[in-house]
Amino acid sequence: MRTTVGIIGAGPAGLLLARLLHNAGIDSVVLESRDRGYVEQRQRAGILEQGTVDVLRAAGAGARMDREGLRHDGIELRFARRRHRIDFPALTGGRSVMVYAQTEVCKDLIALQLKEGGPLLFEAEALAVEGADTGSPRVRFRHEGREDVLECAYVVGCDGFWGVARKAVPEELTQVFERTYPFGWLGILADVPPSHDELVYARHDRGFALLSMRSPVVSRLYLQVPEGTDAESWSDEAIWDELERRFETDDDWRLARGPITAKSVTPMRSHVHEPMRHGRLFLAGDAAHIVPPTGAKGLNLAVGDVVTFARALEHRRDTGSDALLDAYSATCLRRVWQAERFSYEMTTLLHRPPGATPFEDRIQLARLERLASARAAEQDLAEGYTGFALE
Ligand code: RFL
Ligand code: PHB
Repeated sequence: MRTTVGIIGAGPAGLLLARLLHNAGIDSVVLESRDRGYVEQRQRAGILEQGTVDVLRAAGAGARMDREGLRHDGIELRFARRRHRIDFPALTGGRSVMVYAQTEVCKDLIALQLKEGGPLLFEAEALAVEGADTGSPRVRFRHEGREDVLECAYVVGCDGFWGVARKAVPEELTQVFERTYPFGWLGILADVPPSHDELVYARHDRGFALLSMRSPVVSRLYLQVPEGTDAESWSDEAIWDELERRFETDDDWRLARGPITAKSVTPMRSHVHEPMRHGRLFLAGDAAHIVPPTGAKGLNLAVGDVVTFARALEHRRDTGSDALLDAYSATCLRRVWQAERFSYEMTTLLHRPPGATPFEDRIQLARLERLASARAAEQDLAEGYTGFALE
């Protein structure tokens, strides 16, 4: 098999890249190790930045999102039994975010790709990227029990944190920046209308909690739990009891309970792999960087990377210049590090690390007080949350 752009991975990064290239008249082949059902059901992100929404619309993939997505103009910070709303449009000159699940973004992009785009192979596992630093890189992969080779002009590794593409960058050229956190998130889906019409990020002495949603009738909630916690060790009743405690307020706000339909634990890490390019191999999305989910940035960063790559390749086709492809890694990393900083700050603002001292507790509360009383602090959060501009 031969193609212009070999794409490894059909998560949001790989699927959107295939769509952008198709729209630009550039052919690609997508290899995805899992089956379609798995990719479409994998519960993950829920928040799309304004810029991501604009990109999906411009790519012709925004119709259902515009019908079913929920536009959100703010979030609530909850701490010391108090509530403080951050008003995004007022603080950012009109920007907002969209609640539309990653599962739905993937379903929409898969349907479009299968209908209009180039080959998208499920259960096709990339084994290795070879010849990244030559003019003709290849992906070795296994599909339907057979090994095959995809010959490419470019390879884009969109294969997530556990993928193989990153391994093709020689170690001596690689720098990894990493931080793991001593806690994770226990996430649930529940068949109950969300108890608030916007997301609630709660800081509590017992740990962080988040109220989010998937639709007007499905809630998505998270609890900070110790690293390595087994989701099954939490009964449904214990989860609701703990959520209730961490969301407590002085007013009459109440958390509505309902049947829990999914339960899982996510570890938290920050990770950046530099550079994001080696020869004709480019890394995009979680393959190159991970953020803790507190800032809702992961999917949005993946979108930024593939938009940057697609533009750079179009530029090369239209002008013959490699300048934008050469700048890919540096261009992406500037935005990646702003998102890393934002996600780190949101995480340390709201989580209670094991062994936190009374001094650290007071500093955390003072940071939240500052957000509740100074427009400059609120504005910084609102700008970060609604998203850093693409260059
Ligand atoms: P993905 O989605 O991991 O997709 C990678 C794909 O590559 C496939 N793959 C391979 N295919 C072929 N050959 C191989 N050798 C392969 N190895 C792997 C995998 O099967 C998979 O289909 O990476 P991508 O596309 O870069 O997308 C990144 C996002 O998925 C991720 O950043 C977000 O989900 C992070 N995230 C959030 N991001 C947001 O922007 N907003 C949020 O609100 C948000 N909430 C979250 C999150 C992530 C979470 N978890 C579970 C980590 C909440 C949670 C709980
Ligand atoms: C989600 O709805 O899954 C979600 C929302 C906001 C976050 C993280 C996850 O910061």
